[in-house]
Formats: sequence, structure tokens, C-alpha cells
Amino acid sequence: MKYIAADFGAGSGRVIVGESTPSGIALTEVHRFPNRQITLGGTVHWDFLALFEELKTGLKKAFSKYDDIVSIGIDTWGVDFGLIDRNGSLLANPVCYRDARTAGMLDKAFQSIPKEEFFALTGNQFMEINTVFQLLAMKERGDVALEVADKLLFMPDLFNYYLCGVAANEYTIATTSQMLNPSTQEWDAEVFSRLGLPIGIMQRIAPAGTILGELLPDVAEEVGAPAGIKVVTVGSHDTASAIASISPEVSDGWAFISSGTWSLMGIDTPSPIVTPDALASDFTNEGITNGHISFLRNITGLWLLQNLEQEWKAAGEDYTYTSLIADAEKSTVDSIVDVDAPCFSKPRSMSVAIRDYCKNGGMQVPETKGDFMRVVCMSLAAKYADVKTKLEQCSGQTIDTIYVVGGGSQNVLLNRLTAEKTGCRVVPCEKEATAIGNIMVQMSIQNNSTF
Ligand code: LFR
Repeated sequence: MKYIAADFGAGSGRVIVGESTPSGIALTEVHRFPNRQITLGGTVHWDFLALFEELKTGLKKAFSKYDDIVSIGIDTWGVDFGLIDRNGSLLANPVCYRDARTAGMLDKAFQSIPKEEFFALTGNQFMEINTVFQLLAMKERGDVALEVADKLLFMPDLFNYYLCGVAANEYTIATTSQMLNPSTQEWDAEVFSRLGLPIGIMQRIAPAGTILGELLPDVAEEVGAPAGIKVVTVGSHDTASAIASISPEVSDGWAFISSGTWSLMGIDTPSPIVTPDALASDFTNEGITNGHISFLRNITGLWLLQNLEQEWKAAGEDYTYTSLIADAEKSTVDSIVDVDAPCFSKPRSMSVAIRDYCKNGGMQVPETKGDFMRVVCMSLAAKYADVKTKLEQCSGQTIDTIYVVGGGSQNVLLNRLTAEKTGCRVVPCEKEATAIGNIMVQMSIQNNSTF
């Protein structure tokens, strides 16, 4: 039996077919496509229609190649959503969290719900990108789509809806919104009423591993799928899927880093940690597929390197990942930047932003690609060490092992520096963690887990 995982990540989307084999889950990528953000009228959008079309192309390729596919599961990054009207139409192309509309919304929200209380209600790290601040921004500017919306569907929910016609909010992605109560696992009515947001647009929560429905007949026909293909919820938050792929040898004393555009560093804990210490250290409580909580910190991850690489590619520079690491090993620049500093979140030029940061801080200024690579890796490792100490303080656990999943797990320099700075054993795990976790949840679904 085979399963389809569709993963929409920063930069690209992929349709992958997975199956269980004696040596683990085998993956075959059947379709990869760009996931571009489109600026229209000054707003940064998802290109949802194009992405849905690419998803169908991927499904078509998968169904023409394999005849034993059982189900489809979608995952994307967190917080973004689409709004649907009462006739089931998409009201507008969803807006990407990198858009500037949420500027100033944290302070606005704190006027209605003080920070400490807000954290106790939701357990989420305060980030302007969170769904609640996107909705508040829409309300503040009198956005008509919000006024007439009937349903809010997070991005994976939106793909699912147009695949099978069933509207649901999957649990793990819902926990990135800052509107869900981590203890009751329900929408927090207090948050909605105090901010004047419409709770009626929120949908019933579907746990990861729920059968939502079957592919709609017209979609099935278009993609050449047989009858009865199930559309299921997985850890539809990509980070939740990535964490699902980790199988630690011990029950505690370990942390994870999901290393991609973001570095999500945290621990698996049975219940949320919403103490003042957790708030002060910027931790978030997000749902994972085993019903536990990932208590983690969002760190600006390889975003810095991805931006540098874009500049180097645009300038026609010649290098490979291996040559970058070799050059970084030779570099003697030891400057450390705070990767989470606002100047790195949407810079016009990442190399200029890093140089300026170092110059202003009286540190050595990187010049070569190897210097930049070294600064990024040293800075990330330093951040990991700081977050590890704070994780230990907040959880009372001692962490001695760090499992690294995702594309960044292949960065041997970063792994070595992380081990040095944290004093932990660093275990690189699945590069394709998100797809593997997505498929593992599909494989575990029982026939009675219908929505
Ligand atoms: C990683 C991720 C993070 C989330 C960020 C924005 O891809 O999903 O978990 O905080 O993207 O949604």
C-alpha cells in the first residue's frame, strides 16, 4: 500500500509517494514545483490556484504510476489561512505571513488582553505572524473578506477542503494560531471575544490521523484516481510532521531541532508549560501527532543562508554546499549575530544586513562566502546553546541528546558547532522528516477514525 504526502514549503512544494519497506519508509518524489509568493497591490499572497493545480498534476503523476495508493495527507508551514464564503468559494488568495500587515498588532492586542494572560490562554510564543494577529490586522483595516467569511481554513485544511469537500481545522496547525487553548484543545472563546474576532468562522478540530472524506468525484476523475481514495489529516503543520519522524532511544533527556528555513528547537512534553519563565524565554506550546505538546522556540534558521545563497546565485557565483562548508572551516571570522534580530527578517540584502550588524557591534566583518557560512553556523549554534539552557530551566529536565531533522541536519559544520556549544550528543536524523512523519501518520490510521 502507498500513501501520498504533499508538502508545501518555503520555496517549493512536493508531491511524494511513500510506502513501508523492511528498511523503513521509502519515498519517491513524483512532482516538485515552485511555491512562489506573489505581491499584488502591495500585499504578499500565496498563489493558491496555481498550487492547487500543481497538486493535481502531482496526483495525476502518482496515480498513473501506482495502483495501490490509499490516502493523501497535506502539510504546510503554520499560521496562514484562507477564508471561504457561505457558498464555499475562496474569498481571496491567502496572504503569506511574510506580509507586513501585522506590524504593530502585538501592542494593539495587548491593549485588550495583557501579554501574561494571553500566554496563559494560548501558550503560544508572541510572533506577529501568528494567525490571531493576521485576523486582527484584517479587522482593523475593515477587510471585507473577514466580514463576510463563513469559514477559516488553515492552508492544509484549504487544500483538503477542495480535495474532498469537508471543512475542518486540523489540530496541530490550529495550535500555531494563538487562538486555541492548549489545555482544552478547543478554540478559546475569551481570545475571540476580547479581540472582537468572529469565533463562528472556526471549524471543528480534527486530530491528526482523521479520515476527512474521499476525493471528490470530479477531482478524482481529473487526476485519474480510482474511487475511494481517502483524504486524511496528518500532522498538517510541517513541524509536527517532522517531529513525528523522530524515534528517540530514551523517553526524556532529549531535544529536537527541526532545521530548515526556521529552526524549531524544543522538547516533547505530555502537557503544556505556560509558566512565567516559559513566557519570558519566548517558548511556544504546539500540538504534535502523538497527542503531546512540543514545547519549542521558533528560531530564525537557515533563512539567513537561503537569502545569502539567492544573492550569490543572482551574482553568478560558483560553489557547492560542500565547498561552502570547506571554506567556512578555513575561515577565522568568529562574529556571532543574533539570528532573530528584526534586521534579518526581511532584509533587502542579507549580506549587507549581516555585515552592518557585525560592523555596528564592533565585530569582524565577513567578506567571503566561507566567512558568511561560518558566521551563520556559529550564530545558530550559539542560539541553540542558549535555548537548550532555557529549555532545561523551564522543563526541569537535563538535555543530553539533540536529534536534528530536516534539510539542515546535513550541515556537518553546524552539527559539530552545535555539539561543541551545547555539550550535547547531536544526532542527525531524517532529511525528509516532514514527508516521513506525514506518511507515518497516514499508515497508522484506523478505519474508524472518520470525522
Ligand atoms: C516551519 C514553520 C514553523 C512556523 C513557521 C511559520 O516551516 O511551520 O513551525 O512557526 O513555519 O508558519
